[in-house]
Amino acid sequence: MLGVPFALGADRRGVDMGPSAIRYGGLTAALDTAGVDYTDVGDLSPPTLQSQPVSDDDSAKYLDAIAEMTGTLADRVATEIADGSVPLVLGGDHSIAMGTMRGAAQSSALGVIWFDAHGDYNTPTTSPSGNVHGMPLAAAHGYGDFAEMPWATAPNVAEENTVIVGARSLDADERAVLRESDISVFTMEDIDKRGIGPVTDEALDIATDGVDDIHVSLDLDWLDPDDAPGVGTPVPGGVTYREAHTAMERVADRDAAESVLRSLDVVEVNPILDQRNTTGERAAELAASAFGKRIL
Ligand code: 4U7
Ligand code: MN
Ligand code: MN
Ligand code: MN
Repeated sequence: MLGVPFALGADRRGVDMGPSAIRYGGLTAALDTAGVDYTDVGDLSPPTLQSQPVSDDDSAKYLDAIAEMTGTLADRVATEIADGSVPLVLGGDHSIAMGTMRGAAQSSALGVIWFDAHGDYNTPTTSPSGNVHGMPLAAAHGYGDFAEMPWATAPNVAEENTVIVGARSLDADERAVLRESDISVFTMEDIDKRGIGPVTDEALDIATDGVDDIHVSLDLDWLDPDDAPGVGTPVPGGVTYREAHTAMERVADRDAAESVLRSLDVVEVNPILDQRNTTGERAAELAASAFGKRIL
């Protein structure tokens, strides 16, 4: 367990308190119940909004600081994996996944499952906001501008093994790129039609096809804002807390059978926007479910 109290990718205060909120939400107790052998190695100390001049790059804000964070996190994640651990990385905004994926993909090919309301497939050229937390999946693949930014990429992550689950807010350029790519996208419509269990199982099939392991990225805005209000970019019409549990349980089931989980990040919890840490508590429970927590 490693916290990354980072907000520069969202350009909004509060999400840097996510690691505290998720821990306070009962993460260690939930992992104890799951019977997980874990160590909390504390938080990284990445650059903060208050330590930075306001970014003058409107197309990709705070990119230098994000590069610094990504490098530090990638090295740490790679080291922990080499030592036999499965890093559980607590965000922080979703730009931290650039570091987690880069580190996790260092040893060998990696699949990715991205549970998110958004595609996070913008680039500095296409982004409507300039916020880098809307770009990490494009960065990992070295897509567009990111082809010139090797520090941002996760070599060994193929489009064919990348799956987005639960998308319901894609920007026009993102949508066009994803339609042309070999990335699999399951929208909320797919979940409504087929159910979250079968969709997650197929996502696991695709992500693990021909590779050893996967990275799972859980953006709390994947959940409906009624269930997870403490996020910076809420989108109505998301999965319920219960559906999110099912998905994490399927991940744990597959991992129990085939040892596929190389790393997990849980991101975008913003306690300033939350209702009495509901979202922090949801995040803690969902992380424990991914690591095998069961009721009986
Ligand atoms: B998150 C957005 F325009 N697409 O790029 C953008 F809608 O990590 C939102 O999924 C990105 O929370 C959301 O700014 C990033 C916007
Ligand atoms: Mn996201
Ligand atoms: Mn999102
Ligand atoms: Mn394995």
